[in-house]
Amino acid sequence: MTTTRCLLLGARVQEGAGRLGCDMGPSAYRAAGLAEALAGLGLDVVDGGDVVPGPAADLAHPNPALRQLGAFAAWTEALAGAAYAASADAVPVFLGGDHSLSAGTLAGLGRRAAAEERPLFVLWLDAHADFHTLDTTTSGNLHGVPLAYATGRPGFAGLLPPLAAPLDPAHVCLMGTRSLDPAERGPVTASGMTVYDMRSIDEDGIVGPLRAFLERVAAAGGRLHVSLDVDFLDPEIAPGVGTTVPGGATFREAHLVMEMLHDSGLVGSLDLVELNPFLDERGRTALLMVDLAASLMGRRVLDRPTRTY
Ligand code: 4U7
Ligand code: MN
Ligand code: MN
Ligand code: MN
Repeated sequence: MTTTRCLLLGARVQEGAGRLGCDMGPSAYRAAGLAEALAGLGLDVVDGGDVVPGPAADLAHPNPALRQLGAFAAWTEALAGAAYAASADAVPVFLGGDHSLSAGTLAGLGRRAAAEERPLFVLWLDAHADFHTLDTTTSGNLHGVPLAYATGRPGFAGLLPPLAAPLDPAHVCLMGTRSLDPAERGPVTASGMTVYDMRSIDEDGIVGPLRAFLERVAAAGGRLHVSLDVDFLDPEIAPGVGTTVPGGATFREAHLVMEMLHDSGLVGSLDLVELNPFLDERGRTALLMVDLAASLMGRRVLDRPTRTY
């Protein structure tokens, strides 16, 4: 049996968020012991350092709210290349950085999946849907658009890199959703993405829906990408994020998702996004994210370190 090779790649992108600080995310994960935790599971862990974007072009767009479009395009290009290359023979773990980085990782993984002739599936763990187009965002913060870009919603052409293979919305599952902007609601519903919002998780639990999605991925022979936004978690346990929304996933709900993902054997890549160490409390959010990543990569519940978060 071959050991899983796990490649950590930092993405110090903060231009997509409304406040500064996400650029420190990769350092916080390293300080919190991510590589050591994964190596302790018997994985072959390589820290590939940080992805470096090219220079930001001056891109014009009629939406005056848009911020940092040129930087977003440069990060997307660099991360798409990095994700495509890394996913050839490793499980890449992208250390964010704000969620705009997933425009790049999804573009690169879509190209990888197409090359493998396998469908790409995405589990989007987030309080938000991040389904704005460049025309509908009113905050102008580009961490609110990656899923729209990756699924081929209109308005990105000529500004962002063209997609080798757009993500089929029918292969996307959102969990933990509890904040959609008015302009996102119709498009999310019409898209055909599966949405398990917090209301449905409160009522029905998280196990049945996740199992149903994983069965679909397995039946299709799919490659699964997991995008974990810190704000999926309840802000009481994960304060180190700029976009807190009350009523998020609990400690055990989040770990259970990770444990089931590991057992499925389907996960090919992971984004850890939106950690803002400037807003964290003594590294507790970074440590929680490290422990969740370890659960996803195979740490059993009885082996979890005893810590006070
Ligand atoms: B995140 C928001 F207005 N929808 O567009 C927006 F509520 O990556 C939030 O999920 C986007 O954290 C949140 O600015 C992006 C807002
Ligand atoms: Mn997000
Ligand atoms: Mn979010
Ligand atoms: Mn956020």
